[in-house]
Amino acid sequence: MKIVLASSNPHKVKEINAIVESENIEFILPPEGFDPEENGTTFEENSLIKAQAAWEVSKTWVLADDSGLCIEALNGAPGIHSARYADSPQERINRVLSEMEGKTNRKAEFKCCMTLLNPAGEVALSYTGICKGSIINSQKGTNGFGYDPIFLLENSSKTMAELSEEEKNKVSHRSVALQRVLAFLRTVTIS
Ligand code: ITT
Repeated sequence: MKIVLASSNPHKVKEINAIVESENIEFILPPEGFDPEENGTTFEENSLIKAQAAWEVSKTWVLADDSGLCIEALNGAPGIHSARYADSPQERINRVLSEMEGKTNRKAEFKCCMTLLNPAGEVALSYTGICKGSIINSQKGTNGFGYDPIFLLENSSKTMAELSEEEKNKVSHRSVALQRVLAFLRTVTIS
């Protein structure tokens, strides 16, 4: 079964494909013309916007992932602005670390809202996966992407960037959401 993945982030695509390796599913990139304007105010809205934009140009099964880091002491920031909180991945990390200076509440969570559309363009499933942790004072680890080096997993001494790809894919917000999507897909007969 082929599903169009409504994303232009190669890290997400790689993680998602690794998670579904043993399933009979192939994620393919959207055809030309996929250029959604992510102007929603929640992960759910942006995920739906991306899914609908990919469906418009493909008219088949589509999966979208809108994700980000939410920090309690920053009132949920960077949140839906995670991808554009500063100009480069390193500058985004630096901005978060500097905004967190002196804060004692370090609680944070990664969120991933996945939206699955069927070939009729209807929402078959929308589900948000969450991974809990906290923000450390200085970055550690080189695996993963985005904010992984400053995100310490709950009940662990490791940041997300110190986990192997396999370890991250067992616990991540993306994996939690994708497991729900896979459970749904196993119940439908698709040509
Ligand atoms: P697409 O919209 O094309 O899928 P994007 O990177 O712009 O790609 P989002 O709008 O969903 O996607 O923003 C997600 C950002 O949140 C991402 O760029 C990272 O900065 C951060 N993020 C999401 N998941 C992450 C993860 O597993 N580890 C670290 N950072 C993550």
